[in-house]
Amino acid sequence: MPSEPKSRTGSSATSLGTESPSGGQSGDNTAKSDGLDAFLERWKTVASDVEGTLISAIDRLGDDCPARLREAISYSLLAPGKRLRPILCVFACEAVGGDAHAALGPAAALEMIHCYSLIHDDLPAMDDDELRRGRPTCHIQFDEATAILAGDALQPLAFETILRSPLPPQAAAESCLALAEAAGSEGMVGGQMDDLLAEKRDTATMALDEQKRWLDAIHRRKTGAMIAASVLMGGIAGGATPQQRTALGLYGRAIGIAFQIVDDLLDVESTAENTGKATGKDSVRGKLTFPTVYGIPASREQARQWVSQAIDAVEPFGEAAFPLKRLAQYILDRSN
Ligand code: GRG
Repeated sequence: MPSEPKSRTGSSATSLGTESPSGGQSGDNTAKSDGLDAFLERWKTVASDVEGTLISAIDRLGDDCPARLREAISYSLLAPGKRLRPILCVFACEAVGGDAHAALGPAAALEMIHCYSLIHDDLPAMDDDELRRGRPTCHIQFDEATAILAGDALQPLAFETILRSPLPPQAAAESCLALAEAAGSEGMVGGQMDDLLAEKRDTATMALDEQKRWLDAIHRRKTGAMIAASVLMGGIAGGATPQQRTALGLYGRAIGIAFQIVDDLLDVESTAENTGKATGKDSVRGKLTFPTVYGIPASREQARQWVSQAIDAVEPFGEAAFPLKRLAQYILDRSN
């Protein structure tokens, strides 16, 4: 679950803080809190439904799955993450008039791919982290080989979960394609590769323009692609029209960048206690980040502008877009 945003209204990119969940305007503080409380409550309910789908997928693993592998998968997959990608998927499905249940399979699949990426990212060969979601990372709790295999196993399990879900065959195929594209060599894995390559380069000697190009290209794929796919897959599950898919695409890309900027800011400004993972590592590793390239105030301003663009993109959905707008605001205000 997300923790309460730092400010309920303070850094609002738009007038969202004065909207009620039904989209009505109000200047009164109770209405603002009601909107936030209802939003957080909905987040909790959807997260719990998604966790039900994750548990069912683990329970379906038969006796041929070694107990240690099942244990490592459960340990990481059911650890207390925010479930941001599944939530985006379900909210996008509902924004286009779909039933939340139709999005649960794709939502769980997104969390599985995300979880595998975290397990592998934490390995000594990559970020070498010992803390994730407030717990020892998978390779610390088990061992490196088990962590690699748990991550490997989560990838086919994700596609299996979509294909076993009640989605019609065409929607299931489109959903699998969107996930494969986002997670693969031209998406998350490609972004991760370039992130690691950038660490080996002396980025300080790069011209500022080149630093900005690398930063954009890395994060658009490493983090942004999966976030944009979460929104698109929700649209697919909800039967979005081509126009609705375009709007969701704009929204997804904008919050993807905003999410990464805020993540970089949290690495500088927050603590491991707050985020459940090590902080302050980016500068030690010489990573290209938004604060190092643009500075902290300009990074925060950029995040605010991306969130504002995201909110504008889903305006055509009217009241049904309220949760997506709130989510965009949460991404800006989040503290973990
Ligand atoms: C290993 C192929 C491969 C890819 C790794 C996702 C990723 C790519 C690396 C994670 C490193 C990192 C901290 C990226 C910044 C953004 C990000 C994905 C943060 C973690 O996502 P949250 O905040 O995590 O949604 P929870 O735990 O809440 O699900």
